[in-house]
Amino acid sequence: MILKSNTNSITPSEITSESIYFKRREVLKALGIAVPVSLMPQAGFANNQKLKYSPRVITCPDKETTYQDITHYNNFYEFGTDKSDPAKYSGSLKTNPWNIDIEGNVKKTKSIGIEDLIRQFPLEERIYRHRCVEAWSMVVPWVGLSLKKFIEWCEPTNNAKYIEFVSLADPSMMPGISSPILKWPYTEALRIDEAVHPLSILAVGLYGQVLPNQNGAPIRLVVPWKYGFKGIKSIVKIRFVENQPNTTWNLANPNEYGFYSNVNPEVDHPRWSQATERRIGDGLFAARRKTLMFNGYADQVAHLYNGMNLKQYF
Ligand SMILES: Nc1nc2c(c(=O)[nH]1)N[C@H]1C(S)=C(S)[C@@H](COP(=O)(O)O)O[C@H]1N2
Ligand SMILES: [Mo]
Repeated sequence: MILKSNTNSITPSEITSESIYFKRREVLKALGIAVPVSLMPQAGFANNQKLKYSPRVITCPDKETTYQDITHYNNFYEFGTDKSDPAKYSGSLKTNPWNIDIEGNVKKTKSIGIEDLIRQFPLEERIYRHRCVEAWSMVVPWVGLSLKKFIEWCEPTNNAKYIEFVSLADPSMMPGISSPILKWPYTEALRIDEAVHPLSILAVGLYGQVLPNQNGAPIRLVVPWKYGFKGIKSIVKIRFVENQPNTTWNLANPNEYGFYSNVNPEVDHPRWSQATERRIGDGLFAARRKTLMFNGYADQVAHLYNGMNLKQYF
């Protein structure tokens, strides 16, 4: 096969073998992944494949951000620090094969391939607000699986108080890794009760298609009441631990980025206000929007932080 995986537009004329095309279609069908006309025979888990998911949709009343904006205004420092870098440079990320290792306080350590993982769990569409700590926001139609269901499948033991996630850090595919701007690999973590909250998901798709590399292919975390940097991308390892783990942004600057990182208009970043936000796609002269407590999910998540001083635990 001459096709490269992970390119964004493959035309049917580039598909060189009918038989492999159809075999591949059967494999994807078995995985519950519906296959569109454009399809990459060689890629095991490639872009442009439509994901099949349940009709249950958890929505946000705001208008969805366009696919173009969601995929061309990104933070993914492994590919550079400019918002346009991930779309430009993440084509080198190879997501097939892709394994996720599950370690730490679990009944049994395991390693699972991304396709097997996706086959295990129902996929759902979740239209969520996405609020970056840099005071911009989007509305994203993710396709994902319940993090709670995934955790149950991992069989953590009673000592598992936190869940830690680790991104891929491969300098051969990620040009940004050569720069020491962050401590690689990128890591993030949640308290277990936050992780099993029904809003927390592992996203594998966007707008009904497999996640583009720049958005964290093949699998990334989405916790919609927290700042975007908690949404760690391209996860290769998940560890269940007893003590609160270090996290990348907290290590980089503990005064600016706390462990909790809950969206909170009342707690400013030391260098800017968090009271308002700029919605990507609104246009240059549009009014800024008021940032909502817990990003608008307070009814559902505020109880997780009862009795905690949110100015101290930011
Ligand atoms: N591995 C990794 N994950 C990451 C980042 C990163 O640089 N590396 N950036 C974070 C930040 S700051 C944000 S706002 C979101 C952006 O996700 P998006 O590009 O899909 O909107 O990814 C988060 N996850
Ligand atoms: Mo962010």
